[in-house]
Amino acid sequence: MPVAIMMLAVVAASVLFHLFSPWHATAIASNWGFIDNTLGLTFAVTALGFVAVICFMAYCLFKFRHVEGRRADYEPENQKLEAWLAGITTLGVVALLAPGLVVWGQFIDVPKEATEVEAFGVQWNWSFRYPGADGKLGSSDVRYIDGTNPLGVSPADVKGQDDVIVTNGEMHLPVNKSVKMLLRSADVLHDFYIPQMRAKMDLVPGMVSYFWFTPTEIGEYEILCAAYCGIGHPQMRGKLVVESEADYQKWLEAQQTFGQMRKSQLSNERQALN
Ligand SMILES: [Cu+2]
Repeated sequence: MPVAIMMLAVVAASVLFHLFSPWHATAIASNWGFIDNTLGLTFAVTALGFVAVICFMAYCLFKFRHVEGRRADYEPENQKLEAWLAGITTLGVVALLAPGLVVWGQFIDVPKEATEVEAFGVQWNWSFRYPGADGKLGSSDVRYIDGTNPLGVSPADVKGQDDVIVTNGEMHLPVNKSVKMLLRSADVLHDFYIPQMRAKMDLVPGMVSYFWFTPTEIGEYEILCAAYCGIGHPQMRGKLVVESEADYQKWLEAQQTFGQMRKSQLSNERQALN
């Protein structure tokens, strides 16, 4: 009996903690409300399962407690009960998995109007690359990385010369414009994560992964690395600034292109040698 009461107390405390704890998700600032709804549905289904199973166990402990002279029945098969249990479990699993498939489909189905921005991860910081006036990113490869080319943009590709390179870890985006994030890593697995955007994706060395989102609220957000990537992992942070189109253009114009960066760094090196 005391165990049954303790189990009911655990159920009540768990549900109350979930409802009234001060730790909730940060306010959403992107188009991905569907992801929040799917998480909510997952919480609801798993909470129902948890409450039902623990309450049933507590009930059985009470109902079938030891009574002098009472013997248990032997009932190895109960097809009706098994059909019910299999049916309810199937419904629960479908409710858990089906919305995720739909959300995933949307997550990688990039709208045509989305502009491309590249996030580049290296132990342990973030850099960014924006397409220049031609609207296209130049090709890239980690083989090209050197002191004047931290992102490994192909020096021979004309499309890359006007690419805007940002190495201070600060990414800017205009509000209400869809963006396709292209993710590249120089070394190990990283994971590009902005909690308020409800979006994250692994950076895998040797390939370009991607997802898209539309920032919907002007503000500053922290960019985190959500894959343990070595001793400096907790310091691998960046900043996303979501701003008006005018502010964004002003910021973009103040950044340097790949061509400009190469030229100024090469001339600095030459001066140092002379
Ligand atoms: Cu990392």
